[in-house]
Amino acid sequence: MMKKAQATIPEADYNAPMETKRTICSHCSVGCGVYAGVQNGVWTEQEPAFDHPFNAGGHCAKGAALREHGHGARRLKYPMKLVNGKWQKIEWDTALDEIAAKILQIREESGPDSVYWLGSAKHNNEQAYLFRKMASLWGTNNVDHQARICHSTTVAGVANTWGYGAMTNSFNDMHNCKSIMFIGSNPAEAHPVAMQHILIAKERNNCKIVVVDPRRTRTAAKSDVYVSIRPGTDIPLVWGVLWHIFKQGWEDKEFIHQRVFGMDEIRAEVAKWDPKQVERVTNATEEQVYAIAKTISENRPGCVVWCMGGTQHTVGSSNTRAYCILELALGNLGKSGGGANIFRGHDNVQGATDLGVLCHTLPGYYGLTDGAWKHWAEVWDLDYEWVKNRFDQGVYHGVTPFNATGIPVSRWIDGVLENKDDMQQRDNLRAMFYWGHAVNSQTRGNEMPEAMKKLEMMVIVDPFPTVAAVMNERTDGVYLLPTTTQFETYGSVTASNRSLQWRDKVIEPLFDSKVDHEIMYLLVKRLGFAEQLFKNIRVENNQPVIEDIAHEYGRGMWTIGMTGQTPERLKLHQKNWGTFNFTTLEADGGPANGEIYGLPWPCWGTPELKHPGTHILYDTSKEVIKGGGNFRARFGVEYDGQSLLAVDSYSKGSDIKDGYPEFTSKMLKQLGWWDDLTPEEKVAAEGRNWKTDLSGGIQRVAIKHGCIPFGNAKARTVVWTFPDKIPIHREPLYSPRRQLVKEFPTYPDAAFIFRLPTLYRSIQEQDKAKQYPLILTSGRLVEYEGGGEETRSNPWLAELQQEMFVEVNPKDANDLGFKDGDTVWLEGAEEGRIKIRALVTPRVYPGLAFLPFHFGGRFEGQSLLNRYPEGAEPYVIGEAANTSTTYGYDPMTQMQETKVTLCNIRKA
Ligand SMILES: Nc1nc2c(c(=O)[nH]1)N[C@H]1C(S)=C(S)[C@@H](COP(=O)(O)OP(=O)(O)OC[C@H]3O[C@@H](n4cnc5c(=O)[nH]c(N)nc54)[C@H](O)[C@@H]3O)O[C@H]1N2
Ligand SMILES: Nc1nc2c(c(=O)[nH]1)N[C@H]1C(S)=C(S)[C@@H](COP(=O)(O)OP(=O)(O)OC[C@H]3O[C@@H](n4cnc5c(=O)[nH]c(N)nc54)[C@H](O)[C@@H]3O)O[C@H]1N2
Ligand code: SF4
Ligand SMILES: [Mo]
Repeated sequence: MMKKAQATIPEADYNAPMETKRTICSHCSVGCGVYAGVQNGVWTEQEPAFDHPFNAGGHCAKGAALREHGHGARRLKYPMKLVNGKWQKIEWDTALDEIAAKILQIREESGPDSVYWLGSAKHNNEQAYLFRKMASLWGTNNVDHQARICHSTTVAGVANTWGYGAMTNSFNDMHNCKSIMFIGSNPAEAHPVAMQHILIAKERNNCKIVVVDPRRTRTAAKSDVYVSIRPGTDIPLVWGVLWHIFKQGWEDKEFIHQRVFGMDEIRAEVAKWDPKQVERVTNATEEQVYAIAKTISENRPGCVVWCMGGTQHTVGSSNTRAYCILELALGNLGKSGGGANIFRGHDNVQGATDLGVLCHTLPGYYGLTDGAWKHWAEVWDLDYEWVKNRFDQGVYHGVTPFNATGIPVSRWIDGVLENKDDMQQRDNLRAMFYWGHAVNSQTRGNEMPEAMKKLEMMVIVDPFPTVAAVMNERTDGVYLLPTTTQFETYGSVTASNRSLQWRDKVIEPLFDSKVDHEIMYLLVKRLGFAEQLFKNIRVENNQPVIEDIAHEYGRGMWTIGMTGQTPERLKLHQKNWGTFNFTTLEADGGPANGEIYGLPWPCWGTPELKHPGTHILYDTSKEVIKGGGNFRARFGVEYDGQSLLAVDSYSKGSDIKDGYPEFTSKMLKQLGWWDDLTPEEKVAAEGRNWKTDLSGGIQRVAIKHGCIPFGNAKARTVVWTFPDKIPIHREPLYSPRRQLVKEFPTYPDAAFIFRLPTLYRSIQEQDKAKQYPLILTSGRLVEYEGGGEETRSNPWLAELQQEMFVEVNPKDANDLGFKDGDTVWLEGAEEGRIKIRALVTPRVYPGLAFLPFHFGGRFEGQSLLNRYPEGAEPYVIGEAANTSTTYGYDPMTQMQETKVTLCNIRKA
């Protein structure tokens, strides 16, 4: 067995000449640059890139341990199949033949929706796009990835406020902040190299740091103002801060007048949250809340940063809007040093989101309407009717699968287990692909083995076996396909700040692994639609050509301006890291002179327009052609008889000196600008708008006149399409505060959300607080990432954190009768039990427990180590936090409620 594997691994030759490759860390969205030294095909050296504009030589433990990917001792080495409870080595061809045959059979019997395509934030942009296109041409919207359980509520809340759901500024621009408020974000562990920029702001600007987090985190250790709140009470806290701001008249009245819609309704809600009420609900005192208000008002421009502490709640989409509203009130948007600096998660979660690896949209946030499909069918150069006919043509409880959002990753177990007559699709899920996604990252882990048992086939496409391989009690029907890491392929990756970065290939695929896009090709060939999927994408040696894929999506991504970047432009940036300014990200001279590093979207128009990318969104102080802009006109021009367009505010140099709607061919004619189009552009633009004109002519002409293609409107604080038009407090599903549950109940149960019955009130109404008296939250450790199989298989990291634990306050430990280091049973409110160590620390307040969620490989007290294929066990295993987490989903996105539930803890 080893012989074959060894044949493809070159020997390290330390005397061989060193080739230096430029790549990007594959862990978090900070996007640190790495120099990888390769000798005779072996990755022998690694340096953090000192001339890289994001990390300037900085790395955290995970980045510093990257080279281990190039050795991959604990990786999955060849395809495997579970036969009679034993892992057997199997040939690629056999594995793919069997998998294809099985899903074609399922398709025949149950339709395409019974196969689930779980994609990945680890894929580069090209792979992510290809993955979404593959699921689409297979004929389903049952495709999703980590963003669902990460920042989906950010994207929904923020895009519905001012246009786009992404980070508005950048880590580098934070050098210019006078204040930064972290709410539900702990960058010292989760975005470590971002701290470099934050500490620069502190040193240079005396920037004030505010941290709002239930736990006293390592980020809180650097704060000027630290406030602990009860998990799930961010809206009352933010309204409490605004209560002081409005009372003192600290809001930016001119900004609100020009650029914000509906602030009066917010004022009315905020008025209910006087200091007493805020303290009653959140635990934060009047002095603390006032201190936040004063600090961020007196130190402008400032920004807010939030992450999972805000997003992972049943009220997630309201939380994210509340944070935006706070920044709008302070007039902090569209400014250097201001903004909503939403730190994204995985290295390419931004890109995979942009490219629509999601059950509710096609690439570019076009949605799933007929118009969206027509747009992409045109880009794909395919017949729209053919694409449509790939889908199940039935109508299920009023919806057709072609246009209906699919099942989200957070609910796949319900997709398997729910009564099929109660679902908005023909049948249950019968087979799943886990293509770069852990399973111990989803809640209700104690129900997962049952769902896995009921599935007819599980296909895991990952460099590691992952917890899915061991957490099931199956004896057959599981395939492990070894794919590569991002160091064995190349392509683009989008960092948190919307910059696209190019990665070189560092080494050839290790062992018998194949790159993801090759596996997609080989599978789709067997499924019979390779000709359509790769119509305009060359395939060389079974590998679809990355550059061709990039060029293809570049012809369709008009909505977010992911059209101006090309592999050629990105490679130029990659070769010239050192020429970009460390604060402005603009190249000071050199071959990319004047461009922003990584051409952060929107990079408008066609590549020929040479747009430099947009460093700061909605910034009216710059011309659009130089990266300026304003809030997007996305919600019509009028609501309730009032105009939604901006007043006396427009980006620099605009020919229209006021608000205006989105550009269409009709509007160009009305403005008398139609003849600015070339004859070819006219043909392409007729009857189209800025999002659907594939020539880019409408965008070009709008920009020529200093206008932004998406219109110029106000941001809105009122979202009339959401269940809560303005963010209002609702208690978590599992709340210990029964009186507050009566006053602030959750949503009613719903027959269908994302194809599935979804429970709210019927869960909240059960009083579990006596049985489960502690609040349970969860989050990150710097050394590990996500479900953790990859990082726990890395010896350099595994050494640093060897055991799963729960943080408990000394008072609770004393009351419950255990000590630091004792083994305890923690049971979640839905009876998921985990056996772990107690870490007794005042970091958490009495009544609060915290779990890191990166462990797996133990289940309810049992080790699963013997279920791993030999040699592919991670170095460290532990109980998964999510075995004990519970039901609870945001109604707009089906984000899981990972940050607040209830538990009890007993000495084991
Ligand atoms: N080392 C490491 N880094 C990572 C990752 C990793 O797995 N490991 N993952 C990446 C990914 S995918 C993501 S999304 C980011 C996430 O980055 P973060 O969101 O910063 O990380 P978390 O630790 O999940 O959560 C942040 C904080 O939210 C707090 N919190 C809990 N409940 C509440 C609440 O109700 N309100 C408020 N205001 N705060 C609350 C927690 O105490 C925690 O300190 O990190 C990325 N970076
Ligand atoms: N309790 C609790 N649960 C949480 C969270 C929490 O805070 N608390 N946070 C949530 C969040 S924000 C997120 S993003 C998720 C994260 O959870 P996941 O993203 O599910 O966790 P990872 O284990 O990082 O999964 C990534 C997988 O991709 C594989 N991989 C790496 N490179 C490649 C590649 O190039 N191709 C392929 N095919 N695979 C590759 C890795 O080996 C790994 O198995 O967890 C969520 N779950
Ligand atoms: S994990 Fe994030 S902060 Fe750490 S080196 Fe990688 S990109 Fe940088
Ligand atoms: Mo995430």
